[in-house]
Amino acid sequence: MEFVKTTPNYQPYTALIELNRPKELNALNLQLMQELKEALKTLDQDESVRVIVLKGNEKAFAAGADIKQMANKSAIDMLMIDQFSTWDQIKKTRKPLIAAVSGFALGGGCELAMTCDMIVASETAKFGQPEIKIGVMPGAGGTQRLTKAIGKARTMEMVLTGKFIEASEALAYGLINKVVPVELYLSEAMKLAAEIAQMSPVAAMLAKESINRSFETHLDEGLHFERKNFYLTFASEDQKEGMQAFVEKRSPNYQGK
Ligand code: DAK
Repeated sequence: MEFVKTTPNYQPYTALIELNRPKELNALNLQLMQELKEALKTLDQDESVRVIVLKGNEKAFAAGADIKQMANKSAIDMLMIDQFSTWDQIKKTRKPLIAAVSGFALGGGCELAMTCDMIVASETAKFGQPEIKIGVMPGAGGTQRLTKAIGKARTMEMVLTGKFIEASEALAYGLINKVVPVELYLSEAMKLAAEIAQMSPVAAMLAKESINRSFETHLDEGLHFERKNFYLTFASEDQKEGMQAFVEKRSPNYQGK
């Protein structure tokens, strides 16, 4: 892989994916997205991995889809090549996915971070949907996920003016989980990953699925879905282990079965 580096066991049960197109601020071209999709699919199926962390570099998580690659495309080119269909795969990742963001997370970069389940950011992180400045609009969740995360008024302002928000604002608005000094953003993301990796991977997967369902459906349907997934956890050995460990006053040892 040229633009995506994968370290399956960066720490126990946790894989790290690094976007690696630094000269272009990790602009998301077709090849990078294809590689990212494949990396996520492989790690999602790897039993030794329970949590995945996705990072860019200090200057940029990702400055958006590759403008140079899109500039001369027609609508029909976009439709027929359907290069953006790879984006649909990202949200199919079933394991918890944490974005570790430093520097620019713009356009598709912001959308990619929002497709992850949680965001840990450095103080230097800047989030924005500046597509309006190049004559287009967000196309991978910027009008949908951002609105759900920070509300209509703030999303309208960001999307219609293209202005960026700082990490501290993103935290105050509820877009991200944590802001830390730049030298700590990866270790903090890894700490969060380690905490989640100690839980039952079966329960984590079902819980993630249920939370995401809340964005797709109305309350009754969501509660029904949640209850079925709750019942399903009782089919796991991890449920027996977790409850037995509680009774025996010891730490559980989950096997993901
Ligand atoms: N695409 C291509 N190249 C980019 C790029 C981008 N998005 N962002 C930066 N680069 C390149 C620059 O062209 C420059 O290359 P050289 O000139 O050195 O060859 C190099 O990275 C360094 O950038 P700068 O020289 O501009 O660095 P500065 O520090 O001065 O400025 C910046 C940093 C991030 C403020 C600036 O580079 C910038 O404004 N970049 C563009 C940000 C942007 O407009 N992003 C949104 C792009 S549109 C969809 C999925 C996704 C999308 C749409 C649909 N579907 C699933 C349907 C997403 C669309 C977008 O993201």
